[in-house]
Amino acid sequence: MELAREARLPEVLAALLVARGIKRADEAFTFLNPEMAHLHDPLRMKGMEAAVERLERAIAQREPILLYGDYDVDGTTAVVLLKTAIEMRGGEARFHVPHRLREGYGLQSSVLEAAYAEGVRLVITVDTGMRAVAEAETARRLGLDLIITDHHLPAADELPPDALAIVNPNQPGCEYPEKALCGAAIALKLAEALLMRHDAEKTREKTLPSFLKMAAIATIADAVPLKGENRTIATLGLRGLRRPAGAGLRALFKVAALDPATKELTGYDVAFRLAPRINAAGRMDVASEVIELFSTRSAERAAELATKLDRLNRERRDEEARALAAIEKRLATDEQLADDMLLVVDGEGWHRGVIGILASRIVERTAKPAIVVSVEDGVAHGSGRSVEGFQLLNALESCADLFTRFGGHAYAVGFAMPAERLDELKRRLTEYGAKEMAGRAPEHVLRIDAELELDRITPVLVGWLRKMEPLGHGNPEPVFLAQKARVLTAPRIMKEKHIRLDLAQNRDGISPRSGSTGTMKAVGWDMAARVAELGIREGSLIDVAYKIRENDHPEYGGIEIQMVGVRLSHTV
Ligand SMILES: [Mn+2]
Repeated sequence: MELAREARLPEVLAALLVARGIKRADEAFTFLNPEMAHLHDPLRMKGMEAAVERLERAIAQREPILLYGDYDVDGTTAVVLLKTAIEMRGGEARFHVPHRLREGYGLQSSVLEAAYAEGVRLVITVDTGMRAVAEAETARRLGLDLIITDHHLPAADELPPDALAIVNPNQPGCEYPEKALCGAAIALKLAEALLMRHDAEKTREKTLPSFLKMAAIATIADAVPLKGENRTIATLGLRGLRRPAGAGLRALFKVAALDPATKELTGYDVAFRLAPRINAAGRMDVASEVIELFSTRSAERAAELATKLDRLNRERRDEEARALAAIEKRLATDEQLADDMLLVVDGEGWHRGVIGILASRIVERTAKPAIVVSVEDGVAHGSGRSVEGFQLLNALESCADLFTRFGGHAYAVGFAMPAERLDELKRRLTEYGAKEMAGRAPEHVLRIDAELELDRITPVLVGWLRKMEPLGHGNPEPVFLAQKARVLTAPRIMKEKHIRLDLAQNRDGISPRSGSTGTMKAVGWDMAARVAELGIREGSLIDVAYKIRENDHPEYGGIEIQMVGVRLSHTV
């Protein structure tokens, strides 16, 4: 392959890069070696200059500034970044994070009014505000200056809010090259622009690297594609997290059983171990404590808050498991429901913080689009997730008359409506699904990135592949395919459902490639039934789709593969 030759990369790595849209050697080099110089100048963002000027004036005149955030990882870390920067310049920043259930997402006029009454004259939104046309009107009427920093798309059919400045690379006329930044990364850009004016060297050498740690967590947690500038932010931030950060992060690492000083933090660690704990606060209603966690200097207070987040996360998981069990039981017993192409399930009092996760779980299990509805006090709140090729928002639009509010995009939606019309919604959505999905067989599609024979997996290659980190959205963990692998020993079943195999790449009697031991340990979670069904036994030839794992168990450590798909090889 050309890229492999030009960039001097192993073929399989070049294949992965090509699959991610990287064609030239210099692009490959940038992708594999992110550095500070790859970050873009914040002043290239439309509205940045005006925003910084007003912010400087507020700081100089000792005006209290209100930061208006959101309750998720992105929204809370964005508040922390900007608050820290303002305080570093001697300003006073207060913050408001909306209460998920009482207030919901987005700017609220009542909060602006209260802030004005308390003497605030400048409000800066982070991770929100792009569609707050009415609230911007309120601000103007009150005499409050409003700066909107957000990454959400502007409404297609409306003028943007009338604010003093809007900083959003997705607004019309913004030339900023990276459009897919998360909210915290935009807050980071504003913080950078503010601090650069004062002390460019210190900002570049010390402040920015420390801010990148927080922005990296948000970038991974907010599921923006980990390419371009996002990849730079995520990589440099994760690298920075190796060194002990603030008291809050240290406490959070501890409850999540992570030790970045001894084991490098991965995108997976952030997405599946840190982010859920931070998000648990917003889901279970104490998002402002996340901001306290990341602002406090007291190790004791940080430990207390981190422990609470950990408990909330466990509660969230329990709540989720309970509801999921109820849903699975219904899918197993209600034939009508199980046949539906678009699944709508509802329950009394399911926590609204988990219905989106529940919808994702159902999609994973059934490969069908799913909507989970929680009914409480006569109001039904729903959250839905879709599958490739099915526009879920269109499905909701076909029922627009039933909702008090709804929104989202092709793959994720949310809505609220009076509970008494829920039956009608179910009927209409089910019909819509039956019509739109007619003739489609729901099936899980296994994505294979590249073919890689088992005896090509060497420590050197694994070292190269590690350069693909951080993995996540837009840069998913590679799945490889090895054909005709020989099963060396009888499959071993673990806990009745998992399987372990020893495999060797079949070379019809020819010895394995150099650098390979010849055998590869393989594990398959929840694959015991599948392996039995295929009659796989010692001596079988199989094709396996797999991910590469580095097991750090002291006894069984080393490189192994995790099977994600298996079939018997065609032998002729
Ligand atoms: Mn966001």
